[in-house]
Amino acid sequence: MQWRSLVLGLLLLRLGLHGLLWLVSALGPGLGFHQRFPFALPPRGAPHPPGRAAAGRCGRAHWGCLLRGGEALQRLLPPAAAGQLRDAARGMFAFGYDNYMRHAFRRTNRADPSNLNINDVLGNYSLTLIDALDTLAIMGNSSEFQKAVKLVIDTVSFDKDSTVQVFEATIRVLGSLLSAHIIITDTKQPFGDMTIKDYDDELLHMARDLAVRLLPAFENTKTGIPYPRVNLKTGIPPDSNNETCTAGAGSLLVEFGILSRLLGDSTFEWVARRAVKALWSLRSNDTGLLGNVVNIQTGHWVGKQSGLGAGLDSFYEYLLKSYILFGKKEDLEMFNDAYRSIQNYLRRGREACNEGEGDPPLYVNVNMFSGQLMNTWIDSLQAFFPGLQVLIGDVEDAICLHAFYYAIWKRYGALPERYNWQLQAPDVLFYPLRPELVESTYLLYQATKNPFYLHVGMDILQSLEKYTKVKCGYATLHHVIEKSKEDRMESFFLSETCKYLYLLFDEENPVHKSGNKYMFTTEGHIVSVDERFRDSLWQDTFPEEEERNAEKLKSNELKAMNSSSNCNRVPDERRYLLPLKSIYMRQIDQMVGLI
Ligand code: DMJ
Repeated sequence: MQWRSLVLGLLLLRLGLHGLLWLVSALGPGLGFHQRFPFALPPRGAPHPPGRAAAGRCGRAHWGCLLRGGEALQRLLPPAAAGQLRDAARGMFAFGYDNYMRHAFRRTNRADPSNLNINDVLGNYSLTLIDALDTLAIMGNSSEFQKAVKLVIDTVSFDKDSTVQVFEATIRVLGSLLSAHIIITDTKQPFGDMTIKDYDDELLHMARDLAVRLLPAFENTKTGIPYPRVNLKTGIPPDSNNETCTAGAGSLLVEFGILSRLLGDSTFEWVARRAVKALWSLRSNDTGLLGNVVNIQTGHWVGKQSGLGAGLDSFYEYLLKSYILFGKKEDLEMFNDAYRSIQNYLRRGREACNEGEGDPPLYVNVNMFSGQLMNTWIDSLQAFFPGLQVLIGDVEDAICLHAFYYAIWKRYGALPERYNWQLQAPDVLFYPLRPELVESTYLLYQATKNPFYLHVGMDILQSLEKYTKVKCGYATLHHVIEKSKEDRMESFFLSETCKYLYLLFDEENPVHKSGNKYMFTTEGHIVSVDERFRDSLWQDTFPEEEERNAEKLKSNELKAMNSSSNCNRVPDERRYLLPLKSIYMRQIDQMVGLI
């Protein structure tokens, strides 16, 4: 790849867009920006119905109006530039992956105890190699995919005296094994030839072996909510913690459900679904909200904070994604109820993203029982939420929240783990190469096809190259202001960050040509949304529910829930305009201390 010509191209694009931004701000005077971010508004009374229509209007200050139909913006991003950006994302993945294989594979999978930020996710089972499998396929690299799959089959064993987090092992390892298995056995082979000679479902068997080793987490728990950790050889450690976060315990259903359906063995789905239902039954009667940490024996909430970030994020995500995949109406009902409570108690700011007065919409952390504000920070994990909103068609609201996180990114060239919106400063300073903002950027681009999101992706890609690239891969930023680094490249950098960046710039990717055949797990692994995951192979799982499942939506109705099918919710005339009026863009920039 011609790196120098890419840099030149990006520079020209950037100059062009910045000139445009200058023009817009010069033409949009007297807009009365807010000085601070007080969140004076009470929670909104009326919930947003999921899937509400977009409320776009072309007012005087709207950037798109100034651009006369947005043609100028389109010209700023010629297809060749997207191709160069796609190649740069591919190069980023290749550099990270090759260096992992050269320096870390089968060597450094044990956590460095001196590194305080590292968690016990690694498992000593070649986590990064496994997590990267389907990214290789999505990038069409069949030779490396085949090589990597064989390496996994030949070298990885879960028969290890290793204590792992059930959640992390599920989303990173189990999910990736299942995704790769689905890709290998796909009769259509859309990504090129990803078949493996003499493949005998080895990855599926490995997935089963791992899941069986995780099952002790679901035993001897009075609530059905699983223990957070298991030892892969010996089960629950004697000193085990009885407390778990909601996301960790309640976001296992997609992977466990797929496994059950591929094997025709209901056990895995049953335990995962029981955990979701147990957590759901513990929500507050008043607010409908859940807390972030619960005791698995007593069912008491240890952490009463309710928010969209750490501890709860993927719980919401998997209610919707389980529905998309398995078509059980109860999952959608739970999701809709949760979404309503989120809108009622977590969302602050003005009613509509692109209209009206007041602070921009933001989702805060509140007490699950009272709905009272608990702190004034938001975390970087919450940046996934606009992507989830895209899936349900709430694209307008997604645009605003995404814009807020993008402003934070612009200020630091990364997302601090926690950002204090009142102090306009980070509370927790590290950035471990997380994917959430790229993920939302990608999904918003799919929904709107607005080149603005290509620009955001370009910005993110450039910051990653500038601040996190090191001799042997990409490094966690220890301090987003000083840009000091840690010796740590999380596996989700390859499985999610690079993948979403690549897909953002790769219009022609088979994922986009499939008519919403694919869904991404919370770790960014693609799984096919297909009939074989919708048919229940058993009738006695939760008998009372089977009746309601008769009401399951048909697969083509489900398609409307997934991904880019919602793009027509943003009116045509706004597809190529900037997604947020300049007054609101600048308001956010000012609140984040950018201007
Ligand atoms: C990923 O492992 C998953 O997306 C998870 O749900 C939470 N976030 C991390 C990456 O930030």
